[in-house]
Amino acid sequence: MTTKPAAAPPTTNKHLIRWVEKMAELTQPANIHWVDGSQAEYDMLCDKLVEAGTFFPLDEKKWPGCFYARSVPTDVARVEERTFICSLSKDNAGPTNNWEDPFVMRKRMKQLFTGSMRGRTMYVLPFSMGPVGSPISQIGVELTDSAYVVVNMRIMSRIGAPVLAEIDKEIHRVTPCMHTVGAPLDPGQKDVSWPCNDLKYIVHYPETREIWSYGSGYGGNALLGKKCFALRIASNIARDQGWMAEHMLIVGIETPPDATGRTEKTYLAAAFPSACGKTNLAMLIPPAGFDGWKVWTVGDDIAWIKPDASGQLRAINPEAGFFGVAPGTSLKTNPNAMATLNRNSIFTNVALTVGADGKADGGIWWEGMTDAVPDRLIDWRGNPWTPSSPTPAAHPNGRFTTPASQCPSIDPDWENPQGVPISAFLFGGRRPTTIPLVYQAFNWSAGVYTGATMGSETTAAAGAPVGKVRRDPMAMLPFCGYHMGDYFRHWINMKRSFSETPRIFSVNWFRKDADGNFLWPGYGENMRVLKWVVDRVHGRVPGKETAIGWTPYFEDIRWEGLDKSESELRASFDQLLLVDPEAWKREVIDHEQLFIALHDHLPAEMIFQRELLICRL
Ligand code: SAT
Ligand code: MN
Repeated sequence: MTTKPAAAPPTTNKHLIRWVEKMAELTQPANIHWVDGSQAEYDMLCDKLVEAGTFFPLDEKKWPGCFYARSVPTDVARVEERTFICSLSKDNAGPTNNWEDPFVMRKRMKQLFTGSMRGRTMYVLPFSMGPVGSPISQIGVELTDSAYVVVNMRIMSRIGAPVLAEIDKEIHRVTPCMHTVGAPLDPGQKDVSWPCNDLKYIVHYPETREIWSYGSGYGGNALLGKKCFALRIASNIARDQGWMAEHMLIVGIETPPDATGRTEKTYLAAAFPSACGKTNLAMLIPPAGFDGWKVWTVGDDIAWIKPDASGQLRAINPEAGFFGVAPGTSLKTNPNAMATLNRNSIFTNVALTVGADGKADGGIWWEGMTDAVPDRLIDWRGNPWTPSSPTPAAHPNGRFTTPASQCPSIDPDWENPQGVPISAFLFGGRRPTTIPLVYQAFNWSAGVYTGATMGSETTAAAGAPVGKVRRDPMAMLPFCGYHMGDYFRHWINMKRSFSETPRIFSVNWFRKDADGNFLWPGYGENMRVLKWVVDRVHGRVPGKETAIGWTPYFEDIRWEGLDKSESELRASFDQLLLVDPEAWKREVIDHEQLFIALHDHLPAEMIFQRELLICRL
């Protein structure tokens, strides 16, 4: 079967044209479509997806410009056990990544991709991670046979003609990204609504900066600009070039104006594992007691952070949209997210509401969206659902894809090509015990130790068993594209390029009491912790020295607006901030598990920090 020749490619870049030709020869698509990124093209692709049964248009009044998609139950999350870092040497990938010899893997990929796009259109999707033209941005081209990927990528990144114009300047190194759902169509064969393959491979070649993804159409497996490029490949680029590609949200905290009308804005970057509330924190609305304070959103998932010429760290959000977990998102937990996703958004694997006739009525629902649970729904599998059904209506990793520009709290500087100045890093996870609500590490290397030993209860995003603590250094365990021990060393080394060392904090919103109740209300109330962090950054409040770092004094947290008596607040504060030496001894022993695996690449600083911690305990 031959590929219908495309109209003349809209680029002058011969390397790109030749690569597209070569890949078309390999994958044998029916057509080639060069993505221009226009609204008209987006509308056309959405129509096509509706026709194919992949998209279901939502009610134009309730959800203007929105579509609903349902995947198959075998393609609902990132597949970490099928994700490979194929560096030349196994040692470079390290013990926390799956590795395969790149020559062996290339052969396998070539086989799998041979004819893999038959009967489909191959989309040539140029994308920029970061604002087009920013010195911190990076460019890729994804070849994909999924229109669903193209429309999601249009929300999640900058795509099409402006990026192609950058590529035509031939000054950028372009990262080639191959993606196929691995479901070629025979002539006359009817397509399914969610094509994919039971066999999946998410493959990265760090030295040649290539990504090859086979068999999945979902999220981070298929939107290759996101975790594959912006974290796994970019972490390699960043190490080589002296910057940082991190799994972090970025927020700006702005104080109310002082007597002269001036405000102070402090930017923080925070790492939490997938589905730990990064999007909620990024879009936090200050609670009662914080009149005039503003929290600005720069990003909710990924930060690229680079020291500028003066040694000030500056960060961009390489993405242009939010791919957020839908369940649990509501007007109560995240009103900014709700105001962002109410138009021009794509919903995947949530539930459909139904009318009196039992048919989908163009509305959607997910667990936690409203207090009242609808009597009847169509669940994410397409089956009728009632509140007595044994399984949730929305998949726990059901997602919204929504433009960042629509976010009411989006920072005026979110697309500033120079990035925003970062003053502090936060590390957090879901930890029912041991880890206090907040503490500040004593210094940079103690802070790196804190990030390196971070743990969290597992969630649905990784498709793994839920509820076990796993070590997830800097929330990068599934995303660091090289040896984790070398990554710690890179963090340690970064300090040399700073004019002012950013402060490092650990936070834990998820500590529970002996009866298993959360001790901290979380969500907007996290502002009280962020304010303390900002006050510490600017040296305005003392810290209480503990074995693990500086914790707040009760008096230095703003409690105003919380509907509790002082004695109640003090009692829960003491539990929240408790540093229990016995629990911490167990914790340190647990740190060893990962450190043993990394031992021959572990920076000496990590050993010294552990020893110092043990001495203090
Ligand atoms: O599917 S994604 O990897 O994009 C989302 C996540 O796991 O954070
Ligand atoms: Mn993430």
